[in-house]
Parts: sequence; structure tokens; C-alpha cells
Amino acid sequence: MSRLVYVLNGPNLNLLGKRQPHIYGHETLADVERDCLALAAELGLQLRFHQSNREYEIIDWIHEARETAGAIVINPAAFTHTSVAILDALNTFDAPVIEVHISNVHKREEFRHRSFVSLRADGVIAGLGTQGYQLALRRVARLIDEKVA
Ligand code: CA2
Repeated sequence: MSRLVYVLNGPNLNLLGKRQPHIYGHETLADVERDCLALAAELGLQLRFHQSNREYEIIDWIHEARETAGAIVINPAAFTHTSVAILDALNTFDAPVIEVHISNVHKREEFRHRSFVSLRADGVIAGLGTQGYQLALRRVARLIDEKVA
């Protein structure tokens, strides 16, 4: 199984660490990418780390991942709660999908409690801050290793 993992980030996450630190913390998305790349090297994973404010770009990366990747880690941000199109794209991907949220969406407004992506995700991490990305990578590495063994 491919050891390539796509880490996909949805709208406004480019502002991470620059606004609302009481909700999302002080780390920037560049910090998260750097830490993910370091951990991926330790775990023997290759990484494609992307962020977009455009739904179609995220869908295109999921389609790309169908051809090449062993797993997807995705923080769809606000698209979590609205996007049937991202759910449909993920439903065409045949390997593990882990959904990550930096904040605990269940402790927040009611509209954040519903996730279309959770209908496909194999696991969901919420409220563990940016550490959630690291934990998701450890999980997909384990799943890929188990598949190979
Ligand atoms: O907790 C998460 O990771 C979210 O996916 C973040 C989304 C939100 O819509 C989801 O309900 C939960 C928002 C991402 C916006 O990121 C910002 C970061 C810093 C400053 C402003 C926005």
C-alpha cells in the first residue's frame, strides 16, 4: 500500500495562529506543516500538505489522492458542515480517511455538530489542538503498516 498521505485543509485555515488564538491556538499552518513533515519522515510516510479556500480544489486533491495515496487526513474546516461534494469525493477514495478538527466542534455552536465528512471518515479527532494532525498521522501509519503486514 502507498505510504503517501494527503493532508488537506479547508477554508480560512491559512489564518491559523494569526486570528482567534483562544479557539485555534498560536501555531500557524506553516508550523503544522513543518511538524507533520518531521513526523512523516520518522514514520516513513511521504506527505502532500495542502490548504485551499476553494471547495473544488479540495475535491481535485481528493481525486488525485485516489490514484496515488494510502490515506487522507482532512480538516475540511467550514466545509465539514456543508459539503456533500467533499463527502461524495471521499466516498470514491478506498483507503483510510481521518477527519481532524483543532477545536472541539461539539462544545461549540449547534451547526458545527453535524459533519458530512464524518459519514465517511474512519476516525475523527476534535479538540486536541494542532496535535490532532500528529495523532492522525500516527493512526494512518499504523493502518498502512497493518495492511502491508
Ligand atoms: O476546529 C477546527 O479545526 C474547524 O475545522 C475549524 C473551522 C471551523 O469552521 C470548524 O467548525 C472547526 C474554521 C477554520 C478557520 O480557521 C481560522 C483560524 C484562525 C483564525 C480564523 C479562522
